[in-house]
Amino acid sequence: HGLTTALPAALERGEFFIEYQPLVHLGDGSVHGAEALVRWLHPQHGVLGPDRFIPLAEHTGLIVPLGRWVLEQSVRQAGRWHERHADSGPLRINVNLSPCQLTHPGLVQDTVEILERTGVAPEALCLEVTESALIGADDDLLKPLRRLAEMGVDIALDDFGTGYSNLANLRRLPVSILKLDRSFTQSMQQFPADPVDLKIVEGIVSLAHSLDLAVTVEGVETGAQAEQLRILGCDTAQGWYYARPGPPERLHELALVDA
Ligand code: G
Ligand code: G
Ligand code: MN
Ligand code: NA
Repeated sequence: HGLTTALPAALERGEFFIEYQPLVHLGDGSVHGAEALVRWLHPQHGVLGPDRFIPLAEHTGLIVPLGRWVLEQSVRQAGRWHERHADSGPLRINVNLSPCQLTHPGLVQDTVEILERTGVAPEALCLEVTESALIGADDDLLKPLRRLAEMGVDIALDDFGTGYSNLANLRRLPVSILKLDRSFTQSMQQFPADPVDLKIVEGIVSLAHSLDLAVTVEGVETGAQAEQLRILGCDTAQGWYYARPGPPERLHELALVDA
């Protein structure tokens, strides 16, 4: 595959870039942070989304250096936001981790070094891991995540509700945030929303809160969805209703409007 063989040179030539999508507090709409989403500015094909190349990078192992690059750039960016917004509290940065990065032995050390180099507090970083990556995870896989969590890094369970994880299993995972899958948000679009979906979200939120986990919702596209999810007790939200993924300067503007 042409894209696969082009990946290593693309990383060296700096063809990847990161867009940031704001995360807001559902209570008052204030900006909480942003999720880093990687893109590839391909010289022939233009901008390619992660769906086009992350699976290839995972297959070849390039995801490890690429993921490390994304982490370093995103944390560095968070440091710049912190300088600009010293009074309004640090904006948090969410970074996606592939399953291959979880099993890579350098994960903890790389993360520690990046935080030290950039001077960003571990509490400002959230690593997103998909629910499916942690299904059936043994202690060896959880150990690095546990170390990071002990340092103060938040671990979020991404796309939550799509896998088949045993809810009781959540207690065992070093996770502090559930990111409710977009499909739940979509079902809040109809009015009245599907009563079964309402019950499911209500149940997930109540379980999450009883385990001291925060709930983030993804894919919020309308004010009605935001209001419904707020009433159901979700904590933070992300979606086109607030902002599409965009350049880091957008965060300054949004956070300043708030301040
Ligand atoms: O931005 P977009 O909707 O195209 O993102 C699609 C998917 O790609 C998302 O599920 C997101 O988790 C994933 N993704 C985006 N950036 C990264 C990244 O830096 N690393 C990994 N592993 N996945 C990413
Ligand atoms: O990590 P994850 O797959 O959850 O990444 C979020 C993805 O969802 C990104 O690729 C982003 O572009 C996309 N996305 C973000 N907000 C919305 C939204 O409001 N609606 C839809 N359909 N997609 C969204
Ligand atoms: Mn994500
Ligand atoms: Na997600």
